[in-house]
Amino acid sequence: MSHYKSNLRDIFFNLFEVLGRDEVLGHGPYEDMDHDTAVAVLTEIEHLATTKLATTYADGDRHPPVYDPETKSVALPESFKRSYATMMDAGFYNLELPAELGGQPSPPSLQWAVNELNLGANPALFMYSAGPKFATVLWQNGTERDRRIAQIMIDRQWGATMVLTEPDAGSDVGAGRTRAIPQPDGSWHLEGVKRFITSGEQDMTENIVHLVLARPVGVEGAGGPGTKGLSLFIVPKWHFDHETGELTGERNGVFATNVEKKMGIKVSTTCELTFGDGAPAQGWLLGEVHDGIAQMFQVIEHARMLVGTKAIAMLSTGYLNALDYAKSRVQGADLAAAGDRTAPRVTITHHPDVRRSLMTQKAYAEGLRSLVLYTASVQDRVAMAAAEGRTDADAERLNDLLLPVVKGYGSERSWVLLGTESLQTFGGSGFLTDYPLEQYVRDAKIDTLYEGTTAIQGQDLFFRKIVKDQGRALTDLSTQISALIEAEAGNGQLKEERDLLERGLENVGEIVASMIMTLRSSAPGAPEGDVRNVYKVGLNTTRLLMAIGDVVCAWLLLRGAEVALTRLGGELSAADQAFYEGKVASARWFARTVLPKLAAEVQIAEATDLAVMDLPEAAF
Ligand code: ST9
Ligand code: FAD
Repeated sequence: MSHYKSNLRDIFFNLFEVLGRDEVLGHGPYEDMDHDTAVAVLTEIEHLATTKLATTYADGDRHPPVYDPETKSVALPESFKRSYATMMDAGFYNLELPAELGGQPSPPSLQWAVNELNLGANPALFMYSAGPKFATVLWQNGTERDRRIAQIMIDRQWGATMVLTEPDAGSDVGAGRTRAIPQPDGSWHLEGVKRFITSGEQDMTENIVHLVLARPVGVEGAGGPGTKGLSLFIVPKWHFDHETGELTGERNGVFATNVEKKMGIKVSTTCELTFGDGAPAQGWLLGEVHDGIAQMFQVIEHARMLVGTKAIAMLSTGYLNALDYAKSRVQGADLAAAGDRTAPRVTITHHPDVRRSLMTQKAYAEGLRSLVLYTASVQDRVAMAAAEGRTDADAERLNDLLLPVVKGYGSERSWVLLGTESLQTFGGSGFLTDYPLEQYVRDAKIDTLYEGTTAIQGQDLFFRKIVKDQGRALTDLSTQISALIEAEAGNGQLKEERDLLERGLENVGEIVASMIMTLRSSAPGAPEGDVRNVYKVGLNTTRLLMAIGDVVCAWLLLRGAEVALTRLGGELSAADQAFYEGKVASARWFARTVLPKLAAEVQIAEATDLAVMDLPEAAF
């Protein structure tokens, strides 16, 4: 039986009933991807995801890749390789490729809906399959040579990696020391050790293309300190003919010198890569320009969205597994009959605390799915504008603002709830490997760590996406939220929830205002200022990240509830009746149980002082 429980009904609801994606499907660059085709694609992928892709999820965990230090190679489990071949043969990666690269253009909202299904079924599988998508970065930023390589990567379905982290350069990517030395033939030799590289070695593809940040040496105007001195190099595992793609048979000097043993996503190899130890590690400068960090952020932005989507996909399947279990597990008597020792035993769905837990899981899983798909719909605007030769700067800013929320808030809420609520619903059975929950918890933890930890997402949100943006995207978002607060839709039945949302939005405004005032007081020369006040800001960036996430999810759930209430006024099948009732219930639950807590967050933010910063380390 498949571990993966998808929720295609809710994906359709978001795409078509709430976010109106028929505006883009079948239009402009997506002329060939109309509503019916999109539904067919999602239905087909859901089938594959819940069957052939999901079946090897547990096996990959129990039989992790085996590293051979002699050959510096890795053997993945055969079952997993079969799922990988199925995924690549299905060719769904084409949905993420532009037409110029042989892709089947589809709007980002459809792509992320598809990705949720694949990531929920078998996240590592999906990450290994990202080579063709990586190729688009070469194609977008590259010279003719790089564009040719991009096409080869796709045609031959090569693997690819993003290579930033080093032992002393994790969050602080700019501390990286890997060097790139120019060669007379225009190529570069890389020297250094990178750490934690996902898919850095595997035995499923003919070749692997590493996209590596390194610091050029001896080049005027390039290679300075920090992130701005990093350039992006294309470093293949095997040398190949850049015209035909044929392997030359010669191994490049980049080797996996270790594969980490981990808490979760064990089948996803996490490699130490050593460059240029013994044999030269030859690379080519992407686009022949020294603009590495900006180029790499194109990958990072996509990967942050991917990690957030992975997180919510796992919470959703975690919840649905918990729901199934709760419906059949009989334990104890109804609380209202607890005094009667002969009272019949009931399924645990009868117990108020189990209902509290299930509704909390449902509300967050659905709220986070809406957050992902709403963000993707903003990306649709960016893509539509680009296809028309325009730039939609407002949409770009809004997408930038939402990305740390999708990644940071999405991963924190998902991983915590998977443990405290979804696994908990199973009682002791949740702790056993008989059920997928313990693996979900282990596999979801990584989402708060890679692609920038939650602390980094909070700082990105406040300093870059709010302060540097001068609050434009945040104002745009607040205006959209206010529109729902002020509207009358929902048959007058969501009044209390609207009031709660209004208060929540004000609370976020209060936290932001307090942080900005504090930040100003830390500026050099500020009257009665103190540079150390910036610590008070740093003590609240994660708080703000979570508060904004709560308000955006509440808003999106209430948008969905409005739609559901309208539908509930008409003729419905029993299944639809239950679905829409559930949508209203989860929105109400979220508004009533989550939003009131934000008032306390304001108090905490406003009362922040420097006591914890003044404390000597020894006192911790
Ligand atoms: C990792 C991988 O963890 C985990 C799983 C991988 C799975 C593979 C999945 C496959 C994905 C497929 C991808 C396909 C690609 C498709 C593409 C499609 C088109 N937004 O603030 P400054 C830039 S990997 C955009 O001064 P510091 C910007 O250029 C490891 N750009 O930073 C900026 O210049 P400017 C992940 C941003 O103090 C410049 O950086 N590791 C953004 O020098 C400097 O900015 C991490 O994520 C942004 N939000 O450095 C590291 N931010 O200002 C986390 C910065 O002039 N650490 N730029 O525009 C950080 O993010 C740090 O904050 C730091 C700080 C490194 C940026
Ligand atoms: P550190 O940066 O040392 O952070 C330690 C703690 O300090 C964290 O809690 C962090 O939030 C906090 N912290 C650090 N700096 C600050 C700050 N300035 N302000 C506030 N708090 C701070 N990297 C790649 O390049 N490519 C990959 O494919 C890749 N895949 C990975 C796969 C796995 C399984 C893992 C575990 C990691 C992977 N990484 C990859 C690396 C990953 O991106 C880093 O682990 C992550 O960015 C954090 O860096 P670090 O582990 O060095 O932690």
